[in-house]
Amino acid sequence: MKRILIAFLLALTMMSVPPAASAEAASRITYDKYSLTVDGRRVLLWSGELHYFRLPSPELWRDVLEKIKAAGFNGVSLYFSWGYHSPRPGVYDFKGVRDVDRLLRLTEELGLYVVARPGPYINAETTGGGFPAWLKNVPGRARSSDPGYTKAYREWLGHINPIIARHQLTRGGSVIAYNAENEYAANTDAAYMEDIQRQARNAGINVPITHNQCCDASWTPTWATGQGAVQIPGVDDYPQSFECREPDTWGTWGEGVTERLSQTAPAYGAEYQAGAIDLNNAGYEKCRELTGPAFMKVYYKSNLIASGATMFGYYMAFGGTNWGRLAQPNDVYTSYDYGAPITENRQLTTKYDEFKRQGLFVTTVTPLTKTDTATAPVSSSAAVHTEARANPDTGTQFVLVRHPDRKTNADETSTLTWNTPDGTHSVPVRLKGRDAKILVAGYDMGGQRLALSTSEILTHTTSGGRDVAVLYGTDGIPGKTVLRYSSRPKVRVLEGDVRASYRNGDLNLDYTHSGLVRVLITDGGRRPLLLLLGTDAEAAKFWRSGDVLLRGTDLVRSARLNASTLAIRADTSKPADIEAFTTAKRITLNHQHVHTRTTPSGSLLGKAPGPRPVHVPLLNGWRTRTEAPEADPAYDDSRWTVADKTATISPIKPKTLPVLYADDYGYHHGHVWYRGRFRATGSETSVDLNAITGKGGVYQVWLNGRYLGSAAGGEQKDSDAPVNPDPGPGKFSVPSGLLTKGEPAVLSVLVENMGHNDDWTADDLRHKQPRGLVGASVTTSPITWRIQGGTADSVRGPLNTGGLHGEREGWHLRMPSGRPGLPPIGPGVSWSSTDFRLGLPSDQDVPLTLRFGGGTGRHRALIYLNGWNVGEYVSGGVQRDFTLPSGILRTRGPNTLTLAVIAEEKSTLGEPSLRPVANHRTSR
Ligand code: IPT
Repeated sequence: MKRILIAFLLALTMMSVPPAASAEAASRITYDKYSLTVDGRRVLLWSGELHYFRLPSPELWRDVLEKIKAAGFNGVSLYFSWGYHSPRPGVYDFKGVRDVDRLLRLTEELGLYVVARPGPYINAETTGGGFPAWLKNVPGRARSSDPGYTKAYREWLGHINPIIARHQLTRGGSVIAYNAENEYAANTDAAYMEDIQRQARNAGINVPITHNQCCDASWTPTWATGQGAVQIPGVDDYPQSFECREPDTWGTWGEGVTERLSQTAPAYGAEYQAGAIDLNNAGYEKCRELTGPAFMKVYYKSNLIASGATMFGYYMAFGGTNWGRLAQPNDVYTSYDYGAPITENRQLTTKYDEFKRQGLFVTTVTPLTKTDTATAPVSSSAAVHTEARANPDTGTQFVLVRHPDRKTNADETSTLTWNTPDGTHSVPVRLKGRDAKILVAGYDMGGQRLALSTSEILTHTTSGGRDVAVLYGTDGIPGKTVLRYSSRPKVRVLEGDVRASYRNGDLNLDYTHSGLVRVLITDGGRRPLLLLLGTDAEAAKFWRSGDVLLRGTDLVRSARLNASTLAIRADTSKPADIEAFTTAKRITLNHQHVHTRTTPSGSLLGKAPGPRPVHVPLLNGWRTRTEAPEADPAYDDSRWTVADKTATISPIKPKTLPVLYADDYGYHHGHVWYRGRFRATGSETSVDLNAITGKGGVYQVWLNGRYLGSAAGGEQKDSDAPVNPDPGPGKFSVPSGLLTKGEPAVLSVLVENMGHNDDWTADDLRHKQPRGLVGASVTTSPITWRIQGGTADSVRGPLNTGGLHGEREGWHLRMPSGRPGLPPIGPGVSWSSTDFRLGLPSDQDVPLTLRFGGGTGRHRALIYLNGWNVGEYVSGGVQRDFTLPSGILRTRGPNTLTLAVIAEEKSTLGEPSLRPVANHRTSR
């Protein structure tokens, strides 16, 4: 009672947030310099970033959120993308794949905290940095308090804030914090920053408001004080940078220690690097290596102890797919796998294992929520560095052990002289290669007293009056655990080798980490303890669902005790042991009874069945159809938009008039067609064009129906600042005899838009840079222009299709008949389509990809699966495998796959094939 009262009084003295508007399940959120608290309980927020807009399948949101939760995360960090919801000013779509209310309900159901990050600007390597493309036509600098922009962003916040507000923890929901803007560090405007927060408060947002400052505290303002200040200012840390071609580099961008920006709020690692963009096309597996388990151990653990931060957002937990035209072209391609712990195809990696080891620890050992720096044990070797924090209330110590030079691969040993709350001990430690450990001393571990351990804590639970604790260490290195008792306890080693000795209340356990050692300790004045001592690999086999500890299978999604039955939902890729440390008498697995036996550890052990083999069809039955009637001089373009503007608000001005920028005529995504008519003089020798497509785009030119060739579209690079005078030049010779003096001529140009640039520097120069033609000169006589682009698909949204003839005619939904097979194509546009039927077992999860390869000629293909643009294959590009997300993919039923192939020259398409990435028996 006294404890509760103290907690209550403490809570009152903490920074307080306006109380909840309603609801019984409402929680009270406060914070101080140590941590957030929820209903008086301190919380270490360990969240992983997820972009719902990169997973266009709400049924998979649950899958990924369950995987995030099972990794030990207690929260998710969610950007909300303005552009994803708004095709036009005043129009907002929150249905289907855009149903963020459904997403937030799921987080509630799963008990994950949410940091809501609605921008308005989000960056995130998504088109326009999350700005809707129509904002390019709104006068006034974006990310400022200019009236034009203000009206626009208030419109967005007016839609998204009420949704976030009703899902706040303070109203019984999941949202624990609200992030204003994103890395707002250049060209800042405090009145704007202040207004975003005013809009939030006016919409009833009463959780703490946060910000993620770019990179470190040297960027000002930090939004910790002054006009526009937020309550909890955080920083973004990407210590490994983004050069995945060199996955062995370490700490390119510094020590990666989250800086404290406020003395009254917790230190917050708002975005801590958990993967990387593949800037130089190394492939995401290399990015996963760059940010792999060794990096995670050394940097994340160092950060925890050096910073005392208790709020984290790991960027990304799951990256997903830039489907449709979601990619920002400079930094990413279709895949946004990010080298994250969960792959784009929703598979778990060794990074996932390391997240689980750390996540279970930080969310189990609650004294970590309130720590000050403390005296570290003295290390006998200068080659082993120690650093410590301690909880001022419980005295619990957290000691970081690492190499002084974090880059080293050395194998070092040392003896630590450690003054713990339970006496001074001399203990050996060893670091085998790149490694770091957080060792704990003076900890009330359930009903036990852990004096210290040189093994790390994974987690511990209490079940049926018995504690079960899992500790772990590097395979082959010695470990020592000391537990306190009032009298000599009984020690039974059930499995493995452990030397136990008892002296002056200390039970000393000495062992070598190898496999899984099991020790049962009873009496000694405490309740029983089953102590499990494993290697890293053994530790990764454990799962925790609520208070239930389990071991085995590829993933435990949940385990619920119902009377004497434990209902487990788990995934297996092969038959596997499942062991539950439980008081239950029976186990069901994915609703099926499992035969079990009771082990000497007092657990239930059974066999989980694996999946049945699956059959994936070959793709045949292709039909191919060529298009591009727009290239024909006789084509009727009278219904196209006349392009005759003479002025634009884009900061980049056209080289010739009229303005031919696609966005200025309302065509924002994918391909646009231009047709220019003029009366030939007969002396034209070349067509001189200039186009901005964004990085990686091409444009193609026809004159009087004759293909003149293609050119690379330009981009506006940072190094071009302020403007690139000649972004995407293309000079095409006019074949002699093609134009006749006095005769009408038609120039047809197809320009791809690879997506819009971001606005990282808040100067409009990047995101308002045009797409389409920026200059055209052919002749001395006047040219009249018309333009045609795509219109938004009301189900799939504005990013799904562009203005190819086939897209305008709906061929991505159903292509009219064509020639059989995949004949040579191009130059120009052709479409190929095939149908296939899947009959995958409904209790199995078989992620499929589409693999390209083996074609010839320069070409690219937009991939339409059942009408959804799931990516763009570029011949010679880094990405050959494209995720086909179930939901869009009918795993039991008919599917249509259609490719819009844009060939710059005569090409053949290598026969694409379906590839199963994995096969899991599962419970959905
Ligand atoms: C930081 C952004 O906030 C985030 O949106 C994303 O772009 C990420 O990095 C990179 O993937 S910006 C960076 C300069 C740290």
